Amino acid sequence: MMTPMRYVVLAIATLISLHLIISFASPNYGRVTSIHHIKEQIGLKSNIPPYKLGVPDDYYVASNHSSAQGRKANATFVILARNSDLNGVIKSVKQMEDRFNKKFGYPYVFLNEEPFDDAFKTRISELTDAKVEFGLIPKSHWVQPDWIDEERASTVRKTMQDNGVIYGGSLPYRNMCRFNSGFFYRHELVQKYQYYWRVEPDVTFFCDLDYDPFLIMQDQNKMYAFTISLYEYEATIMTLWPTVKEFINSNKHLLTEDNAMSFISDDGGETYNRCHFWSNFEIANLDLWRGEGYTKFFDFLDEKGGFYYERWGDAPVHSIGAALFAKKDQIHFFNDIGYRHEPFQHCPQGDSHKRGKCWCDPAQNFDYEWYSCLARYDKMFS
Ligand SMILES: Nc1nc2c(ncn2[C@@H]2O[C@H](COP(=O)(O)OP(=O)(O)OP(=O)(O)O)[C@@H](O)[C@H]2O)c(=O)[nH]1
Ligand SMILES: *[C@@H]1O[C@H](CO)[C@@H](O)[C@H](O)[C@H]1NC(C)=O
Ligand SMILES: *[C@@H]1O[C@H](CO)[C@@H](O)[C@H](O)[C@H]1NC(C)=O
Ligand SMILES: [Mg+2]
Repeated sequence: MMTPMRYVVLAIATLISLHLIISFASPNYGRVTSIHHIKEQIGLKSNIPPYKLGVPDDYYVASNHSSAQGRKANATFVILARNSDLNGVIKSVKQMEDRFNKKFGYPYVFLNEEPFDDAFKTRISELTDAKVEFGLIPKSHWVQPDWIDEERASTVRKTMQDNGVIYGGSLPYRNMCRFNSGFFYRHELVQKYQYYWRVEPDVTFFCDLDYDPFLIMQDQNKMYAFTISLYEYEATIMTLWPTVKEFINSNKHLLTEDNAMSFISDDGGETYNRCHFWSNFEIANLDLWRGEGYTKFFDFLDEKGGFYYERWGDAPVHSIGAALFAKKDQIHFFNDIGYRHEPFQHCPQGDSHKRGKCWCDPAQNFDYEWYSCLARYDKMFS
């Protein structure tokens, strides 16, 4: 008498021999109905869910690092961030990789006045094949210098806070603005590059960028590039322009000819119109900041103490620096780069929108809104 077990074994044996006959007769079906697969289906092999076995390597298409004409610029991304900014930074970097950098492979430099923790380093490094470096900012480049009168500085912070000035009460924000204005390009990890692209947490890149903006900078001798420009809050820069004028008066020889003064002043330098390039996005030649003009300019501003006695931002400081020490046609508007940092966005229009396969609504575009300075930029070239 056959036990139930024997029936099962017999059934399997029949199935297998049947299968062998079929697979010899029709070799095309061999792969999907092999003994191996039958074994798996009747559960003799394992009880691992199939997805856990993974997709075989030969299904993967290799990523393709190939910059235009096989050339690459001497350039890096620079990202200043705290450990607590991780999730926002991840969003920005992932988009940068997908929209642009997985094709071009530029490295990243992350900077922080505290050591980056392991979670930060691990999760960032997972996002890219490019080189990633994490740097510690020296104390002397970050903290409020001791020649700043802290009593005066804290009174200002209190007043600005009470008046609802954005970040007006914050000391770290002031350290950050001063660092971005005069120190990031001196960091040893940044020193070895010629160009940088500044990226902030929680920004959006809307379009595919299929050309290398660093090579545009290099080949066309551009010094500074932006996507959004706007007016600065008067309350944060009360004495900035008088200070700039004082500097200009005693350093006329340092200014560049054909500069962009008309972008920042409507009356030949008498007053500041408060226009600035929004520095959360910047692509620039580091020589602009390393040059004699800007070096002396920054030192002059720094000695006046306005980074702490007011709340001078790196955006107006960089913008005035670019306007004084670069030629106007060395300042570039990257029209093709669809970009948002809350609450404003630049969305490329027309052919540019199509070519970049941009996903932003072209109707939502800051370029010629009333609070934008782009019309002044355009006017320089008319
Ligand atoms: N390491 C470090 N990075 C900072 C600090 N404060 C700001 N940052 C970074 O400096 C850049 C500018 O700071 P944000 O907080 O984005 O300032 P913002 O762009 O003026 O304002 P929001 O983006 O609207 O908050 C970002 O890259 C931040 O991650 C800080 O205290 N330490
Ligand atoms: C890789 O890039 C080269 C040069 O641009 C291109 O010719 C080739 O088709 C690309 N290959 C893939 C798989 O995308
Ligand atoms: C990149 O530029 C920096 C700064 O000008 C320079 O020191 C460095 O040697 C350059 N690197 C290469 C590979 O050309
Ligand atoms: Mg920001």
